[in-house]
Amino acid sequence: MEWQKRAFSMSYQGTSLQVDAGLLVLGVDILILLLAIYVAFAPKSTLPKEEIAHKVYGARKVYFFFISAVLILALFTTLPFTPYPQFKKIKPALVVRVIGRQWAWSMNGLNTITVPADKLIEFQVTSSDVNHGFGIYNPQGELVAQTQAMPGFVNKLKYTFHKPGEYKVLCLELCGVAHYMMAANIEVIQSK
Ligand SMILES: [Cu+2]
Repeated sequence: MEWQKRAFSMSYQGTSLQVDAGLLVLGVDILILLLAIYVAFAPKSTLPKEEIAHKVYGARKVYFFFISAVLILALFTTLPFTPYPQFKKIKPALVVRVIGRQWAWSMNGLNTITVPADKLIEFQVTSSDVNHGFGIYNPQGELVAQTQAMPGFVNKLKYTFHKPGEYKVLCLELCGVAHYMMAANIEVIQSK
């Protein structure tokens, strides 16, 4: 059946984790069914209400610690799969200081820069006047990374360009009459 073929998958650096959605749903359904059968056919207790309540509260405590343990375990086993470079201790191959102003970009003092592909680049983005939006577009015109350029703050944007080509920087914040002119270029070349 089609729904059984649907699978959630995560992959990170060659390792992959696959959970079949159909099997997962089926498993949960069977558990609910077994629970319903147990509730319907379990012998009625002759214990006084207070004693039953005491037992239920005890079970709830065990259940709470069990769920907590499962969630904490799940958190630490899945954290290495997080795709964001800022959570990894990788040193950037190149640091680019970006200053936005009305109405131009300066990247290490230039309007056009050349960066290597497949290397982590750190953009340290700020503004010398008003808020701007530092947006990087790939050669197909798709936005691939962005951060705010704010006066008095330096926002770090870490990005790895995987495909060489002519990338464009455009302003994402309407910052004045010549906002549309705020463009710059990033030339991504194959690294050796
Ligand atoms: Cu702007």
